[in-house]
Amino acid sequence: MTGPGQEVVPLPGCPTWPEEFATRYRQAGYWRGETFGQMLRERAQRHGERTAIVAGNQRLSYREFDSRVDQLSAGFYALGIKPRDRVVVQLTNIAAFYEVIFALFRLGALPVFALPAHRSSEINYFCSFTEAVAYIIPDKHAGFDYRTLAAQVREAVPTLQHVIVAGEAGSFTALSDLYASPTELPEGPRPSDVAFFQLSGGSTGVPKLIPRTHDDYIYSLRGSVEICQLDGSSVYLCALPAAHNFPLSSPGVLGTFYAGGTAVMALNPSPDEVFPLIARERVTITAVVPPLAMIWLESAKARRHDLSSLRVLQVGGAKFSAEVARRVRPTLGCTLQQVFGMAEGLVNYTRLDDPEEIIVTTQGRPISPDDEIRVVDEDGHDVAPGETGQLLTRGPYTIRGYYKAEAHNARAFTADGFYCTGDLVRVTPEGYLVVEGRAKDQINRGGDKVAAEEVENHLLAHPAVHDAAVVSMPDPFLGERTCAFIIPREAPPPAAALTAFLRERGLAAFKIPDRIEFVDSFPQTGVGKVSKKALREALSRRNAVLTPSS
Ligand code: OOB
Repeated sequence: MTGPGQEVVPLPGCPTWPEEFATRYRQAGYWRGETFGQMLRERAQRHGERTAIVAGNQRLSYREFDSRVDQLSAGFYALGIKPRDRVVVQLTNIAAFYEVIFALFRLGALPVFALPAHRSSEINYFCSFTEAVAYIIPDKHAGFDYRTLAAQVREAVPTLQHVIVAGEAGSFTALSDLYASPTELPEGPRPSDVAFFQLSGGSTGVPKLIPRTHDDYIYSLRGSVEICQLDGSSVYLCALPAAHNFPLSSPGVLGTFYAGGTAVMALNPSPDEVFPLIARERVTITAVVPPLAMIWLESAKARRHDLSSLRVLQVGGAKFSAEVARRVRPTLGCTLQQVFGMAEGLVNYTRLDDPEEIIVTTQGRPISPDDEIRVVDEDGHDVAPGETGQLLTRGPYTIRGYYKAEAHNARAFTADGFYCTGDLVRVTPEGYLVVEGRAKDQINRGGDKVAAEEVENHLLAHPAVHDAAVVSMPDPFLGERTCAFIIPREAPPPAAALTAFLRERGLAAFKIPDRIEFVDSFPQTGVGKVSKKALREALSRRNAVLTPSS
């Protein structure tokens, strides 16, 4: 905590709330001056013998978890990691994920949350943009050796001093060697300090980094825990990638720790792995994206696992169709909760006791009474109540700007601090949001976000590509897939050569276009921009308007 007269120097490049708002959020009791490090300590003191984490054969009590975090923060510090140093964390759903991030929190070093699917293109960027000093990886996962990737990244990024491996370390530092005797650490972070960076789904050439503070994130946990009715008896199954904001904090594993419950980790979200875990650990709540919900629903009909402990199935990350939503309660015997959130902040939930019709047809309402919502037309004017427009939001856990992105922030936030979500929504008379579409140049591939411009830039680097435009195409399973329209320079290259080129450039697999179409020109809008709307329409008419170039 800061005493009177002590100056708070914010981390450079992280826009923050104006003092007037910060004061209001403190006075309202949203920001209570807690940090993650203290939160875990307090839970360990209160219920040390309860199980905090179950992962594979490993079971950690709160006391063991807390003391391993102390050991690891000592080890990180001894290695030279200091408060505010950035550390790119790319771990799978293992207990060490939480030991690592809490050790960094306690030290005041800042995790940058990468996803296991990210490859050299993304990781090089995260490490160099944040000037990371360390990169933490598993040895292998799903057939991919992260140490090979780390060797490349280390060559490319001069600030990177340490590669730390959970598992077989090879020539790198083994995470298991860093659990040291607890030592005195430098003064811990302040509640108003940035705690970590989340990644934005993004719509621009490179992903944006989202600075979240202890104060704001812990408030979103507290609100989520209350809405989702978590308590010490709750058992949360983490089946989505642990670093994503949804399974991390809505209420996710961090919300589960906040409530003193148990988090169960699944390395793979398939029913084969997850259903026996739900039965064995008596899981009460879990979170999935819509395609996974469909797989689970199909599978639950055919199998005889005991899923009776499950009380809530959360579905979010992409639009869940009302038709499938209606099947959740009869098939799984639990409540559906729709979750419409974003790593930038705002999270909306349907409430557990809402009428079934609201649960299946809306994407919920905000956590906080102080989440301000505006729905605006293309000129930024409020639409009439119930009309569809772009969602703008401001509130006690929504960021005021991305990390080191001044020019982009001027477009992505209004002058008075509202975040322009790029989502098209309408508000029902009951105050619930319904997601109707998207104004941002992004493809939502079953919850995985693909920024069109990022993929286009990679395609443009190919010598045979004159121009590229990436758009979504509807898909019954993922909701959307990606299609890249290409104007070739001369003869079009084989589509497989282009996708191989993107893989070699180290782009995450979910960003590789599902389909490639070669065309002579792009349809244009009235002002001469590429009309992606016309491209999408052309796709749905199966190339009726476009003349393939060969
Ligand atoms: C979650 O976070 P992000 O940052 O990966 O993606 C945010 C975007 C939203 O702006 C929206 O476009 C889309 O994902 N989205 C949904 C949705 N939930 C997210 N679109 C329609 N329906 C939904 N239910 O995806 C995220 C973060 C926290 C909790 C849940 C999801």
